[in-house]
Amino acid sequence: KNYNIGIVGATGMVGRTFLKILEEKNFPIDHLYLFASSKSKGEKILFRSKEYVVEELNEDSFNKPIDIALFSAGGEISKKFAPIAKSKKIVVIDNSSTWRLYDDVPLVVPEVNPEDVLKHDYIISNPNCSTIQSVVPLKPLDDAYHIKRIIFSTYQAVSGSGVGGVKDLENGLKNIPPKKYPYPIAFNCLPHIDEFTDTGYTKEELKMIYETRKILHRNDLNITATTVRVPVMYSHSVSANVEFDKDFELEELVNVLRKAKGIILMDNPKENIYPMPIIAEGTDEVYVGRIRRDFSVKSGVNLWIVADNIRKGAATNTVQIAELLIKNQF
Ligand code: 11C
Repeated sequence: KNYNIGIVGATGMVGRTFLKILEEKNFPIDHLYLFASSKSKGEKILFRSKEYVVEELNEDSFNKPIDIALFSAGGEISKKFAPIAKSKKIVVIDNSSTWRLYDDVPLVVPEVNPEDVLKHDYIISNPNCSTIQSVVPLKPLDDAYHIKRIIFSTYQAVSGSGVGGVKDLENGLKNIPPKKYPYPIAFNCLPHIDEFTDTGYTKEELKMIYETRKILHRNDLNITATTVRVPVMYSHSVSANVEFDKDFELEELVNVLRKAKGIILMDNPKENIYPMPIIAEGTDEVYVGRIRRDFSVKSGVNLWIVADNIRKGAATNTVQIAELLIKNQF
């Protein structure tokens, strides 16, 4: 069986990557409907050698016979249009943060909580990019040793802010002032991703905390996070300091990660083997290395986790959710 797929935000960075990944995975598509803002209306996009014309998204867009709609056009668009798609019984897989914490909206990373996908009421959320790559190795470790506390420190690429972030870094290298960020990102780090809240944490830091708890089904989990923008184009890096309730043997813990789905272990420091953004870029796996015991607590470990934020952090994960859906529901 083939499916009719809608893409909202088809001309954006993630939207274009949706198309690339649907093509790579040979997703069973009958017809594609591409939507974007009025700016991109009429643009032509080639998909499997067939030309599709981008339509302007409006309230009638979902009168079309669409089975699944992949959204990546920002929170405001999702807030307005996902309910319209839902009212037409189209399953939305949404990349924005708008619906992620609602009880009737599954927040899914297919390697971690595939069983949640079927609990949807026509809206499924794709988690935040740095959260996705973190929970892939944390899930098998939680199952084995029961996590007590996590300290996340992130090093996030400018592509997480879309084209504006990439331009600020390119321009900054030529000494042109930034437009997207409040300060230059070239030769700098900004401890500031998304907006600051009254708690002193940024929204990105709160996403790391609340989304990790929801995906791992661990509302009791103690988590803190500092999220930082660094002058890297693609791929986020996360340092995770993880404390467990149970004791572990390091070799056994490494084996748990080696056997886990979606992970590539790169951990041979003596040979300078460790994950880096330039390795993860353009791939779909989560890379884990620098695995070492935290000697400051009874049972703790440090991990360095790197993944392509546009692929595994957004487009790949969304398409994997769509694959889960067609396998189990349609
Ligand atoms: C960033 N993580 O790197 C953000 C981008 O909630 O989906 C994704 C924002 C989100 O800036």
